[in-house]
Amino acid sequence: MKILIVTTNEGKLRELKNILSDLNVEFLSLKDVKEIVEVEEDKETFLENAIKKAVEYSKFYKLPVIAEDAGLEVDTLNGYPGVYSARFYSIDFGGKFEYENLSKDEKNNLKLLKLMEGKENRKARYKTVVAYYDYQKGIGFWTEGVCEGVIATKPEGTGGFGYDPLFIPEGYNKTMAQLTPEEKNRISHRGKAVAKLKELLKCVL
Ligand code: ITT
Repeated sequence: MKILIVTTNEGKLRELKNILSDLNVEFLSLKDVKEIVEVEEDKETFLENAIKKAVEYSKFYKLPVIAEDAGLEVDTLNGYPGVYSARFYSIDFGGKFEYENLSKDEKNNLKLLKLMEGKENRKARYKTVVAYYDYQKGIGFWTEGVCEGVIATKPEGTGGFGYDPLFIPEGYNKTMAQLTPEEKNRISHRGKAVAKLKELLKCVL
């Protein structure tokens, strides 16, 4: 059986494949398909975006699809960056920042760090919703994973991706970017959501 994982984020793809690797499934990514369709993540929740992507990509490619939407919610920023996590640097959220020669992740982290300057409440959480949809069989399900933590005062570590150098998971005194991939998968939002999805997948394989 083939399942197409529809993320453009290499970090996510690595983490998903790592957890699901022992299933008897051939995982394809968008690198394995000829024509790339764009599905806009224009909804207000991770759940709606994940389901929208799973359904539209599965219809188009006529393959079972795993899609996900994830992000960081910071309490003192009213839940932002939230569904805007991937492009937080580009949304109008007050303040002007200089972003010369930086990657998207670096721009997002710089903006977050600046907005958090002097804030006492640094509570935040990562959330992931993973959706599976098989258009041809009409089967679909989704799972969610959450990882609580706090925003650090400076970036540390080189592992993971995205906001990991600034996210200290609950119960740890180091950032997510300082954990090994195995440790991250064990405690992360994505790790939890995908582990639950794996159990459901076993029912339809
Ligand atoms: P796809 O939509 O193609 O899957 P994306 O990077 O655009 O890839 P999202 O819209 O779901 O993905 O954005 C999620 C952003 O949230 C991502 O770019 C990171 O900045 C952040 N993020 C999500 N999970 C993360 C994790 O485990 N560690 C660090 N940052 C994470």
